[in-house]
Amino acid sequence: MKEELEKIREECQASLGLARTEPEISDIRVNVLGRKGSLTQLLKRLGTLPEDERREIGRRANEIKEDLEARVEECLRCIQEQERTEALEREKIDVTLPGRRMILGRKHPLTQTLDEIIHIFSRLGFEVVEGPEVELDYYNFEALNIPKGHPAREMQATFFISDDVVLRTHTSPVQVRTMEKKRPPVRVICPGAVYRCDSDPTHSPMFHQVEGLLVDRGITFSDLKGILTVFVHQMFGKETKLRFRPSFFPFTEPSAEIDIECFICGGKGCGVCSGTGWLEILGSGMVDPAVYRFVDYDPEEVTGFAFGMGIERIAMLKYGINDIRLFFTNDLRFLKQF
Ligand code: 2U9
Repeated sequence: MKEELEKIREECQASLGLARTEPEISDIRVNVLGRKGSLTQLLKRLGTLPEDERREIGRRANEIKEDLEARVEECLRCIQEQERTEALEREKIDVTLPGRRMILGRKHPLTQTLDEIIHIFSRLGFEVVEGPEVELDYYNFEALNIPKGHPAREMQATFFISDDVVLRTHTSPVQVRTMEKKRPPVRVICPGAVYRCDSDPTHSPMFHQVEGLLVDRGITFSDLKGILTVFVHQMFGKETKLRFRPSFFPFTEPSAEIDIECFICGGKGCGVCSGTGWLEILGSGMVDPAVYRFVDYDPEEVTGFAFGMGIERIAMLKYGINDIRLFFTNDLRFLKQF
């Protein structure tokens, strides 16, 4: 039994020497010192020995047991220490590293321009109304005094969904729908996407408009001039020179387009203003009485004016952008400049 005891000690010490992880050491503890471990089993058999041998081997066995227990503890402590050192090394944080800068997003230049337009008209008492982009022919054309066969239909290169459903070519149908629902006074602006089959550096098949409508008793062309002059001055600066130039739209009579003096050449004439010295920014006019009949307003009782502008065009002029496609390609080098 003495040799057996020494063998257990030697083997246990050898395997502790090889063990590298906590589970390996725990296994050794169980196999030697546990309830069914080799040393525990040997201790149980001590009773079978004669008195003097039992005492001597018993003492030796207890010595070895205590020694092995101490070694196991020491090994565990050693490994935990080593793992801790490794973890500290692995998880080391360099607090002197410069922080990572947060990239802040910002509003798209078209949204910024639209926000500014809405802000100006809100302060003039206009409310914002939106409507569908897929629209009935009736609201997009008929009710705006553009019957089937009218040349204005050809000019607007319409995307048809079916015979009587189109992608709206302007936001005017929203004003028609508003008048159907509400009696005068009406004072609305209608922003949104519109669609025309057209594509070059200054035209996109999808673009954005803001249109406005003011209808009440006794509204005159002077009101149109006053409101739109305030708008132009607030949008482009109060020194901006503007002119009202006679024009034609099927839904307004009389009609006028509004030009601002070319800020590139100061009115002398250049490439940007095609030599005219002026840049067109708005269309407008007094609502044609024919339109009122579609919405059951009495043209003898009320009058009003309407206007429309392309948001891309306003933004291009305001920021000096020469290609409309830049708004839609989402190139950060472009977007970051606003
Ligand atoms: C109703 C009655 C009248 C809206 C108007 C314009 C003039 C106009 C163009 C500007 C550039 C469209 O984006 S653009 O191509 N718009 O010139 N729009 S008056 O007149 C209306 C609208 C609704 C019921």
